[in-house]
Amino acid sequence: MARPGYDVAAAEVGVVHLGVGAFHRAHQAVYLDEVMARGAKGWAIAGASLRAPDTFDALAPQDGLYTLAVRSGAGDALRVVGSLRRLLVAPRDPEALLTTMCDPKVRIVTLTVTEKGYCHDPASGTLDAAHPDIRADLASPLRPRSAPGFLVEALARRRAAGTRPFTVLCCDNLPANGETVARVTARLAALRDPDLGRFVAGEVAFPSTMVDRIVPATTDADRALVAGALGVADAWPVMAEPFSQWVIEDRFPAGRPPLEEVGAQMVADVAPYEHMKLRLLNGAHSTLAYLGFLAGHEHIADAMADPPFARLVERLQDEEITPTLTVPPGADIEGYKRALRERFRNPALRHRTWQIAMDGSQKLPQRLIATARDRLAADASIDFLALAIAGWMRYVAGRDEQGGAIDVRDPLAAKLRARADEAGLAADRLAPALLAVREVFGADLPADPRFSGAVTAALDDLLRGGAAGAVGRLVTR
Ligand code: CS2
Repeated sequence: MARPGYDVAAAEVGVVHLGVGAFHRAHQAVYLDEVMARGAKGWAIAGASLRAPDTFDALAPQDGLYTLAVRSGAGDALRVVGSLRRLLVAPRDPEALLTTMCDPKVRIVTLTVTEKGYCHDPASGTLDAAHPDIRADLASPLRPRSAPGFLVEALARRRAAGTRPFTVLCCDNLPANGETVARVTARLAALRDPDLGRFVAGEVAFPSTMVDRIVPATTDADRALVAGALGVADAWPVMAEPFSQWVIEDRFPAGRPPLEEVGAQMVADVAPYEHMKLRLLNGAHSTLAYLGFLAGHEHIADAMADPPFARLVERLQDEEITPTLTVPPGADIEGYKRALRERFRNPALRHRTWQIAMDGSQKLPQRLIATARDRLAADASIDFLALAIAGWMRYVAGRDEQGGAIDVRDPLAAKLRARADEAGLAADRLAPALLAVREVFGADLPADPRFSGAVTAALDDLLRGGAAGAVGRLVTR
């Protein structure tokens, strides 16, 4: 089994990561592990959890080392990742995290705090100043809670100390993620002090990235599998597919690791890559998550093994998503889609539809709704997108097709549920009740009869004939 090819004990921290979950550990941490194995010094990671201490509790006793299991139909390849050199738990000790973020040797702060971790309004991409964590951070800025709160306080302290700002590298699936996080962070800074706001907007670099690797949540069965293969227990291994991609806007005034040497693509403009990935991969993922879950498919691979669902992905991608994309330089879109569908079929990755269905209110705007907006601007059809969005509506109403409760995880779950309960399960009431949620749909789409008409018709079909029926009818139409 592969082990870190460098002296782990001597590695110096140069990156602070906020949100040290499975995705980070199977993606950015692996690239940095490889950078250090090739001899670059000073790029180890101090990883902070902003909420639960479970990662710390699992990994601290094993000195931050953990196993990455790369799974495919061909078997599992295991390796030990060493780049995570320090672990922190922000709520336990916010000061320790701030001190680390202010270390002059730290040149980059990377983030994977999920879409909702930026406390923004998903439809407009602006800071939600009424968010409870943002209000708390404005009330006690020296003891932040939110990711933007930590960024602002650490940047303010570095500025006061005359230390050059770190580069902020968002690795979440947000639209124009660098720009979005810059906007949110600068706004929070400005609410504290207009001068600090100008500093963040003018002096801090927020390059955009496109990140891609499918990393399902680790299960107890995965732990047992890794323990069996290793002969020792790993409290929290991560499981991932073989594919990995990282496209990064090359704008790092404080310096950066030689990521291009380990497979990252350093580019001038991430936008075409991001659209391709968020729309083709994540858009299809969310579609399979809602409609697949409703049809009784527990995993993405199960849904892909059901021919009408596989056809749905193909037609959604080919007919409605692809025409909205600008092809990245040198990319082969047809090959990309074929590879994606193959990745979805990976039998060894047990990626639950329920997991992907989480936080839909934060995901739909960039995954499906922006695509629908582009299609409507071109006066083109949105039948597949509409069924996917209707699937989300049916799902967040909180009852499955047998009447059982769905455990809906979403920051807006209570609001969505209240609206759905009031409307009842009739498309002509449920669709307008949920379309009126501005955080998701904005103000324009609910007022567009082409959009509301298509979504209401799809929801009607879904409610009458079930997800499997609706998918089957749509793909043979
Ligand atoms: C998934 C993503 O959970 C989700 O919403 O769509 O985590 C997806 O697996 C990654 O973006 C793949 O890069």
